[in-house]
Amino acid sequence: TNMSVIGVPMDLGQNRRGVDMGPSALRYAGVIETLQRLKYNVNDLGDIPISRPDNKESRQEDNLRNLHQVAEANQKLAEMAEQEIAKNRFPLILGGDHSIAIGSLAGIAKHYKNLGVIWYDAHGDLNCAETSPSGNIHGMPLAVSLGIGHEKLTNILDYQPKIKPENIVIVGARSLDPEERELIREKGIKVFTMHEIDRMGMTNVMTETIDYLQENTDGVHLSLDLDGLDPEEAPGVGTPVLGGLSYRESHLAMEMLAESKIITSAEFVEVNPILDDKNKTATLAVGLVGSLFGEKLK
Ligand code: DIR
Ligand code: MN
Ligand code: MN
Ligand code: MN
Repeated sequence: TNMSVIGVPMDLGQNRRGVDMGPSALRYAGVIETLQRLKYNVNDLGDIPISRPDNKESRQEDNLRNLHQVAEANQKLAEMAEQEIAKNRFPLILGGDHSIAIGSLAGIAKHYKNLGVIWYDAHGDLNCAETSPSGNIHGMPLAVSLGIGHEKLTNILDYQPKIKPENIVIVGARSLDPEERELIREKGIKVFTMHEIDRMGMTNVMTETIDYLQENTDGVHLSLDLDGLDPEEAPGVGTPVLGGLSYRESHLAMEMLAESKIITSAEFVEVNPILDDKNKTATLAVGLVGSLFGEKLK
């Protein structure tokens, strides 16, 4: 399989510096070598240039911090992801904060009628300017992809929405804002919160997720926020939340996705080496990449 790796050193979607070094941390932890070892033909496209914020007033516009820079970077990412799929290459995107999912999904969804999305995250990322407690765009990408939010974000590549609510599964949620919960209910988005994962076990959660998405989608994007894992396993993230997914639960999830062969694009986001413990979180992420791409099946 041909794979294109795109680094997105973005930290403007939230307010803790350092997550822009995520792609370097993941490369240092051996992401490219892991994929090569698994016999992928890897085309490393390097990192997309990201501009710096141009003033100190960070919530520049309508409670959307760094809106213009985030929109501009996502436009570039969308174009690149779109081109790589057109060339029949699997896009693997390395973040950067989760605002980059706006561009990934814009580029990728262009090629599908019913793109499925697995959102592996402590958070729902379903806010918009009106509901966001923080003004941070990394808390908004899933809403943006549904067509909710500022037009500069929702209309990248001139179409919207990118995805349908019934094609989304959120896994690992444990920090949802009240209006995110409302949106989930209103749109009928499938969510496995930590409560459900505890009760059902990860095997059943992933079996249901895979069956559900296989039925109605023509491709599935995995968007994995490292804060979905417990901060014990993944300390290098900007917004850690207690009570998260374990190392083994996460590897199991990736292994089941590898077996199912449903994943057609993926991104690993929110690795922040400045907050990390000797690159533990990037190393964990690279291990998960290995499992997702069939390490155990070899
Ligand atoms: C919160 C936190 N819901 C917000 N979101 C985070 O700012 O919108 N997403 N941390 O990853
Ligand atoms: Mn997220
Ligand atoms: Mn998160
Ligand atoms: Mn809005």
